[in-house]
Amino acid sequence: MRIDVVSIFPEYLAPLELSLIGKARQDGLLELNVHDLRDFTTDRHRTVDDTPYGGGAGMVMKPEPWAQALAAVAAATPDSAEAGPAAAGSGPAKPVLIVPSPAGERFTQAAAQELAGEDRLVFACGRYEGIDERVMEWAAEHFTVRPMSLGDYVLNGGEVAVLAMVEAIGRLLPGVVGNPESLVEESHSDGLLEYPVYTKPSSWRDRDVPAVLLSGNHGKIAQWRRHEQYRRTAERRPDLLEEFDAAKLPRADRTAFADLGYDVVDGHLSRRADAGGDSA
Ligand code: 97T
Repeated sequence: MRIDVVSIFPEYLAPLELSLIGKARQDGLLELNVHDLRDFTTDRHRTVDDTPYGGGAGMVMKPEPWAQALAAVAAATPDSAEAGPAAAGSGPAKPVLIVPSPAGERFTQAAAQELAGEDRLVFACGRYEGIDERVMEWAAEHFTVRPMSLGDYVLNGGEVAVLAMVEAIGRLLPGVVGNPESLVEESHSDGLLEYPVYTKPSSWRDRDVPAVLLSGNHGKIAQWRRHEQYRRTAERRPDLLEEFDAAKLPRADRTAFADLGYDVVDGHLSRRADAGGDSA
């Protein structure tokens, strides 16, 4: 995969050289290029912003430096591209242009999974009040444009969002994570929160590891962990239970949900009207 990032603060992206992603680059699994938007300006002051039409606070990023930068990036060829005569047919797919924005669609694990299957990703880091909207319209000729948000909070710019997204995508590339089992287990989690984990010593500051985990009974352990996932999810992220497929739950798991105040109705979990305020 080739990833390009365009930013007025290319040095913010330095952490991508480290750890997992840096390893993926060294191993030739990921080609990462960071570009300074100001290199695509033509005025003496390397201006990237201007005042908003219609008035209001803050500054808006000018369209032309973005068009110059994105056209240059779109024209570049990944090292991994096949040499020789082009294969018959449609040619390479348009790269995906991800524009981090609080007004974007939510970046989820499913989105990371989908984007990990792409050949080329380009990230456009906006600052100030955002990028002139016409850039997104123009870019649709060269890219599949996807404005994306990490969540419902405000950052100063797209750079930190890109760090999170590139890490989430990069660790899904084949060969990047050292232990593939950790990926399998995650994908099996059915949209629930993870169960709690413990390590040695078995007793620490008067707190004992749950006895079932020391029992050697792997069936019991698996059930306990699953029920802990249900308990945590009901407590911290009840919104996730709305999507949960409860149709094939064994009786013991239905009982666990009943204890948490949920019944199974038409294959979905339904919060009992008389259930208490605390789902613990
Ligand atoms: O708040 C932002 C400002 C610029 C670019 C992205 C964001 C953002 O992304 N996810 C949440 C907020």
